Amino acid sequence: MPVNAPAEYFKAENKFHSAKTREDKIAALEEMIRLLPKHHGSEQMHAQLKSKLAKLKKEVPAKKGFSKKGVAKEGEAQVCLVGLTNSGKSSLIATLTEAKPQVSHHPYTTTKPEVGMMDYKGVKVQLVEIPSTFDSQHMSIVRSADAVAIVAKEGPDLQQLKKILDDNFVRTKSVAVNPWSEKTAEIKEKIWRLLGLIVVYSKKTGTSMALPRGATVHDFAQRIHKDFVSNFRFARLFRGGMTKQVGLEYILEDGDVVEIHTK
Ligand SMILES: Nc1nc2c(ncn2[C@@H]2O[C@H](COP(=O)(O)OP(=O)(O)OP(=O)(O)O)[C@@H](O)[C@H]2O)c(=O)[nH]1
Ligand SMILES: [Mg+2]
Repeated sequence: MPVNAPAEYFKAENKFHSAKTREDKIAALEEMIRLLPKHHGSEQMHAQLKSKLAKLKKEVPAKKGFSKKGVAKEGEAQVCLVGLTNSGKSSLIATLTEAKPQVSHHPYTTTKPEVGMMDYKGVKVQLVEIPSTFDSQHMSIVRSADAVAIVAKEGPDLQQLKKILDDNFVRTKSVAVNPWSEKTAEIKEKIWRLLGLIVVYSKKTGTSMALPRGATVHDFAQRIHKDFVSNFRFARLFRGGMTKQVGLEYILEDGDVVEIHTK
């Protein structure tokens, strides 16, 4: 056990032990490494954590989520990347997530869904590349996703894609992205905006929480723990340079920092 580690370290350690996915394990380990004090006595511990992290990162993510039924949803939302072959779907998922799909100028390189986790201000969004053969079992993944990013290089491609989605009864909300002309950061913002979520931060832990637009302090408190609602006294809200005392019904905005005070 490390000497003089702050309480946050142990929280991260707990997170590591309860993490179900490789991504969450990596995130928790990185947090542990960051929070572990650096002094002579903790050198060995640092080395151990770092080697554990390196090993985890090398592991090929398990394809456990994929079956005929689709890709198991992870994170706050699932977004499918759909496009014609060679439109740059794999390149995009490789830039936005930790996934390492094969990228090649040969058409139809991706033959099964490629999954990766995108980080948006501390919130996890799952991206799924759909093979450009548009097989029916893959289109059903698209239908059940929370949103679709149509990867298109040119206008006619976009029109063709819209028709394909329509023919496959995909009614999922979508946005067109063009990795050939748009910056990755712009594409990331576009995908996030499509989801209609806001990011709210906990003052105490600094962690991010995704909530639907229009969510209240009640929703925020509930997500942390139901006791925060039953023992709620008031919340302190930090917005821009302003601080405000608010109740459970108060509507949150993107970027708000919330501190719950209990009885
Ligand atoms: N110049 C440029 N080349 C790109 C871009 N995105 C992808 N490419 C190239 O285009 C080719 C296809 O890229 P992929 O990312 O494999 O495309 P894909 O849509 O996943 O293709 P399939 O899985 O084969 O259907 C590769 O040679 C990439 O290097 C881009 O934004 N700019
Ligand atoms: Mg591909």
